[in-house]
Amino acid sequence: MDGIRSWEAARNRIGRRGFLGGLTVLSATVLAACSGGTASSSNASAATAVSNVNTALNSEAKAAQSIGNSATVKMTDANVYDPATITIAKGGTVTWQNASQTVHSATFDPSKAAKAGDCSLPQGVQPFDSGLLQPGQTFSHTFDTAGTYKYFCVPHETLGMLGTVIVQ
Ligand SMILES: [Cu+2]
Repeated sequence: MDGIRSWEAARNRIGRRGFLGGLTVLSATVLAACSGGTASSSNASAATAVSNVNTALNSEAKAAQSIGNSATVKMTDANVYDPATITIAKGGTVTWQNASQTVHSATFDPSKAAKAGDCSLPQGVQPFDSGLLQPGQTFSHTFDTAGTYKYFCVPHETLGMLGTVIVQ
């Protein structure tokens, strides 16, 4: 049955998480088809199932496309990075904007962290640091190496001003 072959292909393309969502839809549809009893309703249901899987595939594709080449993170008066975690494409640039009334930093240097777990870089990446940004100032950095970067604010690390950049 073409529907099943398409479904197998879809499973391979969307991976485990997306597949499970698609499987739930497909199972419900196949159950409905079995109780219906006729070959034509079975085919129609299989087509519906494939259509549902395709919808899931399209939403996965949109999610992948939404990873931008640039992002802005605000440093706030609440002593947080907003958003605290961002995901950008490899080669993308992140700009930190001090939108508060006090100084902040975006520090990607484990040697400056009070607590080891607050800062980490992908293997081979050299440390970097915005230095102290005055209110209204910005700092930009381009991320050429994929991986997870954990960074912190020097004045507010112990208050929990921590951020993560995921580069894909
Ligand atoms: Cu800060």
